Amino acid sequence: MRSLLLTTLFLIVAGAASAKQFQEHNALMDHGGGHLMDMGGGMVMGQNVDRIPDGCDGIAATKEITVHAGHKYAKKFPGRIYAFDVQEYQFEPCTKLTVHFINEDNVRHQWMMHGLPKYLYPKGMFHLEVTGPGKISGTLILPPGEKTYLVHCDLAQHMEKGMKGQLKTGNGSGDLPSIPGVTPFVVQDDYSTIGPPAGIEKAEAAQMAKVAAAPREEPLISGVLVIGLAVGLLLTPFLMRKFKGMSAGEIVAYLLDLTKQLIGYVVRFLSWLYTQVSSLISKQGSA
Ligand SMILES: [Cu+2]
Repeated sequence: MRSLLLTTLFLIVAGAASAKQFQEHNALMDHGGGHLMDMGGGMVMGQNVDRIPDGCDGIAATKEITVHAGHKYAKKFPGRIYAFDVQEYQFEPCTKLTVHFINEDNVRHQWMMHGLPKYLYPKGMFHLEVTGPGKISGTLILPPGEKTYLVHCDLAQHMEKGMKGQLKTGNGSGDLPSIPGVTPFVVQDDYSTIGPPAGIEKAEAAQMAKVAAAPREEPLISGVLVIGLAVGLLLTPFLMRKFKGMSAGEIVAYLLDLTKQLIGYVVRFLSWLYTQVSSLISKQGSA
């Protein structure tokens, strides 16, 4: 009876420990300079709730968004593993923006915005981070002017695997590449040898095959060629002196003789190596 009770208790404790609870990161320590952190892997960098950026007459609008991050949002993008639930955001310049960032995975994710003015945002960044399932919130004031900002997760390969978006102030300054569902890949994966994956349109598959079939560019000057040219250049004066006054037949005979000598050296070296190795083996055998 006592052992049954103990086992049940153990199972309850183990279950609670293995399932990481969703964590609200709302008791952050303010380290100054817009940098806030807690012990649970929650972090805000570049927080700015009241300083108006140069060139803004005031706060143009006050907005709030909730960004979800997780592998489940990448399912609709073939070849991607991680994604945000939304890939594009647009706001009026000088908007005061509060971002609620929700991580739905059991790994670390970030919502990091780049290209902000450094006098206002250290390292030009606004950054939210949560390790494991949880929520964190931060606020910034967007700069004036029409610009496209990169937002991504900076953990190794998370952006390349899909956790990437763009935020435009006004009409922005163009589109960024490789944003899932928005802009084409910079480097398209090539599946042509195993056929196009399900869901790839015929025209796209044909384009991929064309890219795969295109001749790969070989470098015009290879390392071997360079070595060959250098050896040739070094030998030329020597051979010129040697061949002076010789007929074509004599030159050929001389070159043949040289080759024979070289082969002789190589054969002698190999047989010497063979005796060395075999004597070593026999010594080890007798020891
Ligand atoms: Cu991530």
